[in-house]
Amino acid sequence: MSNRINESEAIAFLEGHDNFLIFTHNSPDADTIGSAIALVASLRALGKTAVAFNREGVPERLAFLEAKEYFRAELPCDLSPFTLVSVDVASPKMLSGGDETLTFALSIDHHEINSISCDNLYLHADYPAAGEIVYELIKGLGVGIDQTVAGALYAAISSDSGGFRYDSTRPETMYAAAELMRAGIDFAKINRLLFDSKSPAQIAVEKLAYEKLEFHFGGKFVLVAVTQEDLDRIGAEDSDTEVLNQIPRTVAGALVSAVIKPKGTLMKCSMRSNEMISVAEIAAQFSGGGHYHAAGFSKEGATVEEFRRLVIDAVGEKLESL
Ligand SMILES: [Mn+2]
Repeated sequence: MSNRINESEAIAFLEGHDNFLIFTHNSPDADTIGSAIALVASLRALGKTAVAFNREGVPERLAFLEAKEYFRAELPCDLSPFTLVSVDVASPKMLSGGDETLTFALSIDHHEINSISCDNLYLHADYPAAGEIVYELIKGLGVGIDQTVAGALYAAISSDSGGFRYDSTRPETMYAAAELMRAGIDFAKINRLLFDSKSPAQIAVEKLAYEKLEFHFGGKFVLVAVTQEDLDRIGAEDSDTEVLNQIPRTVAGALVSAVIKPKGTLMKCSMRSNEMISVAEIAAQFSGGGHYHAAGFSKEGATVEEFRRLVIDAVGEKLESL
């Protein structure tokens, strides 16, 4: 069992340790990468040794975060001298390459159903982004927020709050963003690169998503299920497929939307709900997790068709119970 700690304990932890190795989740997004950059830069500013880690590296579409000097893609053979910290990683399944079995000294997260093996857990389930938690920690550490840190945190928070539009956005989130803006960052550019910039491969994935839209239960549930063959046909890399999630949820009248797609040998389903239905509860039926309005589950070796049946039945049951 991990020890739930509060903000001052989390700050004391960071002050009291050194040699940080900060883990980010697979299929990394701007929240996990931006939070890690900000943590590493701030710990270094305190004179500590710190580096962030992602086995997949930092995706090309997040290149604007200039993560190179903060990240490495290989682990040292001996992890024992390091203080292992995870940020924005909700479950061992969001780690890979054997890292699933690690126990972390500290897990910093905003996912209610955090199941990371850790000695200390610092979690705010009501925050829209891990970046907002890290922002407060850095303030607590008394480190100045320079443009690098401000840009990384702004990207983290803006990304996970949907550009400050999701209902997870708090008044405090806006104050944090305002302070980050004061550092002189080009926030308009960050938002454009996060939300309004798509590669030709991403456009091809979007086109595929529109072709594959399925309407169930009178349009209350909208689903997109794509196979590896579909993705291979259009030459899409895994990092291009994130845009899939944005298509079904825009359909008016849908209470729940879902995207099913393979990632290597893993089958993944991510769900969104607009209101009334907790997709976290549906995900939990299949050992997954997430938030009320955004959650998912995955299984090694499952087929698209199996997942289609599972999710259609589970959503159908929920809709019936309304
Ligand atoms: Mn996050």
